[in-house]
Amino acid sequence: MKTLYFITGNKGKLLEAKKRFSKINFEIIQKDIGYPEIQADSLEEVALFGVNDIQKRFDKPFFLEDAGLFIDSLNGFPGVYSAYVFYKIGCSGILKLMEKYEGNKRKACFRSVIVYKGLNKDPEIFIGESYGLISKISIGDYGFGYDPIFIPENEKRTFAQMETDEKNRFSHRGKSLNKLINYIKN
Ligand code: ITT
Repeated sequence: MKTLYFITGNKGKLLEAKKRFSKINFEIIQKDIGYPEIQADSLEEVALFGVNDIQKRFDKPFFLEDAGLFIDSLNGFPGVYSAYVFYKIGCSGILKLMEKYEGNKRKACFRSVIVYKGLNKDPEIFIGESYGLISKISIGDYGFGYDPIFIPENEKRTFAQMETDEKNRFSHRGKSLNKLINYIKN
């Protein structure tokens, strides 16, 4: 079985990547070796900076990912600050900020930016997006992070009400992982 390293400290992301890659008989191995998450305007910049840092001290093919939730009515907040905001105010804090918004005013987008670094190759970027709405209440036990308050388009359930394989079919990460897999297969 082939292997590929995923530089992450997030168990939820790891499980999603493991599930998706198991379908092409690839084993994903977690490397929780950390990297500086710089303050930048885009997920791409954060992820590329991370790859640059990791490649100096890790010599096997790897990928890492920066992800975020962008809420329209909050001008894209928490966006690049998603990890910090989740740690500080969590899903309940976001629901509070969204209290006065109804219907389409609750639109949001999850973005995933994966950067893959092959040996002696330039970094390759794969992006996935999932559009949806911020729910009125937090619901569901699967997943992680903002999953209990995000309802993807054409669905009534939140990501946290979907098992991993199902979330992967709709999600930002499912899409960016599909692109990475296509690249690796070719
Ligand atoms: P890394 O070690 O991979 O960087 P992280 O938890 O720091 O893991 P990010 O900075 O990429 O991850 O993600 C920002 C936050 O956005 C993260 O803490 C989660 O709370 C949230 N998030 C990211 N992807 C998510 C998803 O698929 N579902 C729900 N919340 C998500």
